[in-house]
Amino acid sequence: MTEETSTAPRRRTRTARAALAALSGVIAAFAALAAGELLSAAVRPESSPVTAVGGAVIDRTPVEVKDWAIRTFGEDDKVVLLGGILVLLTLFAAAVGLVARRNRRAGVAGVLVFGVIGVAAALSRPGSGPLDALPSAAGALAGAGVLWLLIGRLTGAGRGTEEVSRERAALDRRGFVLAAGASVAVSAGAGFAGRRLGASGAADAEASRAAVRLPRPSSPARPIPAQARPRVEGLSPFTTPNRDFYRVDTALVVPRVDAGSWRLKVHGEGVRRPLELDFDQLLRRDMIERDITLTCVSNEVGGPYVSSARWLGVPLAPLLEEAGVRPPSRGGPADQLVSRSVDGMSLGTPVDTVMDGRDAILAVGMNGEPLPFRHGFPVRMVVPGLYGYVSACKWLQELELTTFDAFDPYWVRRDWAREAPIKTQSRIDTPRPFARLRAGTVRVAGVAWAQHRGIRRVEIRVDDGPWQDARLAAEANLDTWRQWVWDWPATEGSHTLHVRATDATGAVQTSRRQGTVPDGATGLHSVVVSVD
Ligand SMILES: Nc1nc2c(c(=O)[nH]1)N[C@H]1C(S)=C(S)[C@@H](COP(=O)(O)O)O[C@H]1N2
Ligand SMILES: [Mo]
Repeated sequence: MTEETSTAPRRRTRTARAALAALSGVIAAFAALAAGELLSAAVRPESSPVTAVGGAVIDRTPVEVKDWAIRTFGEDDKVVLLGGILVLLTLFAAAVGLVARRNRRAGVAGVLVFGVIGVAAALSRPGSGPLDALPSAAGALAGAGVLWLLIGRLTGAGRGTEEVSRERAALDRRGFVLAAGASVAVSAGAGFAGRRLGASGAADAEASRAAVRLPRPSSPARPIPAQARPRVEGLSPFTTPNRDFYRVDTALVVPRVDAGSWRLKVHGEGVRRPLELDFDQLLRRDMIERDITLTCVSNEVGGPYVSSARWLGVPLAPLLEEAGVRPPSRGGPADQLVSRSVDGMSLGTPVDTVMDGRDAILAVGMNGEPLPFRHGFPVRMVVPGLYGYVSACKWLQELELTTFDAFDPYWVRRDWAREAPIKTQSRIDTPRPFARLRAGTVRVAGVAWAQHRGIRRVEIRVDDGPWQDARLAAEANLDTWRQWVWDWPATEGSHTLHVRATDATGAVQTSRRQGTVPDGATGLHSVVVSVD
């Protein structure tokens, strides 16, 4: 044989082996994730390796990047994040496989490095315990074992020679296929079992939610007057259906809490009688029902993170009084109420605000049903007038009285303001941006909100024209948004519509543009349309 005729097949074999080595890396990663999934079902869903790394990434993402992600991907941001992690992991796993082909120990060390990353991420999550390290650690060991085995079959390592005969090579290939197939099958089984176990934990929570009978409120919500909800095509409904209600949280897996084992602890500074309540005890307390509009501090001007619901729950102030809490304005030592969730989230609310007579509630019902899991089942906080991140703790399990000096909650450690009342805002819902309209009367409509102060006026401006009063729909209460309608005699051409609101204190919404960080966006919403 000449050189020419023999190099091509040899090169082809080499490429094939490299591909198989890369594949071994990916199969090892799959084994690691499957083992992690199985163990996380026993520990807690948040400890599964990819979820833990994703959560740690969320915790560390600078607010500007997080804001960009929310702007770009909306509520799909979590899917994009998990997808990104899986793609990166696959690439690294393939690289580790290639390294392992040259040096099996180095490859195994590469897998273990991923285990260390997973363990560190899991332990860094708020609310984590030492057990959270287990899924990533065990996953890394499983992955290392699989990689060792597969690369061994591929290189004939451990059989004495590097240069194996053709016959041996063929045998090894068969061994590789068997080992790879077995690894994939066992991993798939483990992963599937993990999912099933996780789902059975969720099934208990689902059964407990299905069994909830919401009590009647001793103080029902005032009926929403028909004049509070004008019927205009394209206008957001006054009450947001639960399935359309915006969702903002850090949870990569929605916590599914079993109401049967749920407890709420109330303790801390100046709490003379610490409380511990289970769900039935909470349901037996006096309930109120209120329409309240929630808003996220991450909502851009004109954005979608504002929704309104009819909440049913236990008024918070009397509960705190029962525990012996006095607000600082009445000489109490604690000025911050820290709420904590089952997923380790912490939010801080001024005690004075919670106890100033507004309808701060521990909500159990949302639009006539138990809270959906995404919105905090079994119990969440709702405080009218404050952005969600300083008030609306979902999956609530603990209330601690402390001071703003002593403790910075989750978002405050990430550059958001300690105190954050909702800013006056208004939004044009219809016409949509860049709509093509007919000349004549165009119905312009939208919402305006200044929770707990109320909206007194909404005005529209076309291009550089004068501000003109919109018709305000009736006010349901001070804590909800208010709808408005304006009939525009539209003329041909391209036009820009601006909206601004005035709250009930007489303060006009500012036109000064400010981003969402640190305490909520300002500026006027505008829509450009063309009229033929
Ligand atoms: N446990 C928990 N509660 C949370 C959050 C969170 O990330 N975790 N996010 C808060 C934020 S920023 C907002 S705006 C509201 C959103 O509530 P929603 O998702 O029901 O609309 O929940 C708040 N409560
Ligand atoms: Mo938020």
